[in-house]
Amino acid sequence: MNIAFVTGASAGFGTAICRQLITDGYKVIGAARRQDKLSCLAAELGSNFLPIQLDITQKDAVNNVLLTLPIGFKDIDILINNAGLALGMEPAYEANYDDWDTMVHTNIIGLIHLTRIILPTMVARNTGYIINIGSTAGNYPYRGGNVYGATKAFVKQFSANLRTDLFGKKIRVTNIEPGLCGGTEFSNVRFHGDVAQAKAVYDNVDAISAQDIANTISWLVNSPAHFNVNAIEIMPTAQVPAGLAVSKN
Ligand code: NDP
Ligand code: 8X3
Repeated sequence: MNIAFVTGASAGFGTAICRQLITDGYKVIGAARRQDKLSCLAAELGSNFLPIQLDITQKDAVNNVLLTLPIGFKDIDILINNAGLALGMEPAYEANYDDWDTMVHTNIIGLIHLTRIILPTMVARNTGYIINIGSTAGNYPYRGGNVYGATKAFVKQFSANLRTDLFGKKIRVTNIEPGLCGGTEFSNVRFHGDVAQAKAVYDNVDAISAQDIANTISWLVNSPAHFNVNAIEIMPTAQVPAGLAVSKN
C-alpha cells in the first residue's frame, strides 16, 4: 500500500486531501501543529491514517521526523507540501515584519527542509512523487500579495528545479497553483481571525473548494508513473488572471 505524507492536515486542503487519499486506498501521514484537529481526523479516518504533530518551521523537528514514524509508515511514496499561509494584505510599505517572517519560514523554509529530509528516501528507492501547493499568487501579482506571492513564486521555481535535479529518476514533481478557494481557514488566518473580513472574500463567488484540490491530487497520484504534470493552475470560472492597472493623474 502506498504511503502519502500530507502537511497542513488539520484544516482546509490538507484535511480534504487526507480524506481523499484514504478513500483511494493510501496510507496517509497527516502533519500539522494542532493536535486536537489531527486527533479528530484520526478518529474519522482509522488506522491507515497516522497523525503527527509537526511545526514545519522547527528545523530540529523536521530533521527528526523520519525517526518518529512507526514501521508501516516509513517508506513515503508521496509528499504533499501543502502547509502554508498568507498573513496580512497591507501594501509592502505598511506590512508587518513578523507576518513576512512567518510566511517565509513556513511557505519556503519549512517546505524545503521537509523536502530535503524526505527526498533522499525516494531517491534511494527510485520512486516517489512530490506535490507542492503553490498559488496563482506566485504567477500574478495583486495588491497586498507582496511576500505571500513571492513565497509561492519560490515554490513554483523550486518545483521546476526539483524536476530538473531528478532527471533520469522515477520521481515526479507537480506544482499545483490554485486561485480563489473557499471553505478553508486561509482567509481567517490571513486576516488574523477577522471573520467578517474573511467571509467577504468569498461573498457571492462560486469559488473552488478544498475537495476540488483533493480531486486533482487524486487524479495526479493515480495517473501512470510515466506521466508528469509539471504545473497545474486552477481558478474558479468566476476568476480571471487580469491584474494590470493604470494610475491616472
Ligand atoms: P488553511 O489555513 O485552511 O490550512 C493551512 C494548514 O497549514 C493548516 O492545516 C495548518 O495547520 C497548516 N500549517 C500552517 N503553518 C504550519 C506550520 N508551521 N507547520 C505545520 N503546519 C502548518 O489553508 P488552505 O487549506 O486554504 O491552504 C493550504 C495551502 O494552499 C497553503 O499553502 C495556501 O497558501 C495554499 N493556497 C490556498 C488557497 C486558498 O484560496 N485557500 C489558494 C491557493 C493556494 P496548523 O495550524 O494546525 O499547524
Ligand atoms: C491563495 C489565492 O489569490 O488569495 O493563494 O492569493 S490568493
